[in-house]
Amino acid sequence: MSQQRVLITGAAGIVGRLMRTRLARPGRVLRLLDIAQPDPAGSGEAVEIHTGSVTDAALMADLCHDVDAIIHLGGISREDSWERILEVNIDGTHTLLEAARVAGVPRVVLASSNHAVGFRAIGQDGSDGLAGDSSPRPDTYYGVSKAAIESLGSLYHSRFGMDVSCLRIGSCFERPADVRQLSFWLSPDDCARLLEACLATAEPGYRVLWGVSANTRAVVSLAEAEAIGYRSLDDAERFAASVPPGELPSLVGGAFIETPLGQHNPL
Ligand code: 15L
Repeated sequence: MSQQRVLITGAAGIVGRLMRTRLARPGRVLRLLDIAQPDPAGSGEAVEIHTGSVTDAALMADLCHDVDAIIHLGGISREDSWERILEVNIDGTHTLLEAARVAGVPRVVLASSNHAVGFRAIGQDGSDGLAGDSSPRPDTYYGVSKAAIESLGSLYHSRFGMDVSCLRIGSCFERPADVRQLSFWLSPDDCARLLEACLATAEPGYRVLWGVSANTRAVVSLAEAEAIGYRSLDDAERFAASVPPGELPSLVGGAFIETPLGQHNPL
């Protein structure tokens, strides 16, 4: 069996750490990159550890070599100054896609976010919920960067035939923390299932998908993700009794809607 090598950027971030063991497979090597040093390899773990930034073109050229697929989780994960967002999220993703194109990497998964459509209203898009590929209505510069990377992914698919999946991730944490997350939670196990579906899909394409679990209170559509084989096995509802009381916000972006624009959010 030939070995599959998957480059994961942002491997030491919240989602990256949750995915590391879940994406391990016989015959697969995970090439892990983060600006913060990822944990060293455990015994028998098939990983390659790299420290650096996706904005470093020479490093990205190096790391895209001999790679079958890229899962791009790296970047700033909340609001920040326009300059930082532009450099790390938008320009960094361009640097990664360009390195992937030159190296001939056929498949890329981009971590987009619900904040690409943060100003969309909840519950006004029909019974199936907000479509995976509804047009952007970002709530922050961060949300703008997620809409921009979806566009970059579209460009690299249309121009170069790269298979690109953009995941509008809801809230991917060990467990939901508030009422909003009872609707938007993506369990870590479901996140790994969704990434596996993106890695396995047969037809090269371009798609924008919601990344959420099959939550009882879901307000977004899973149709696009299910079309490529994603089957959620989790539901945030089992945590409902343990989240503080509250109300579902009227807009997708929740608290990000009120975040001062361009102000670094340290949380
Ligand atoms: C995101 O895009 C953030 O990266 C994450 O930290 C959460 O804030 C999430 O959205 C969310 O909306 O819960």
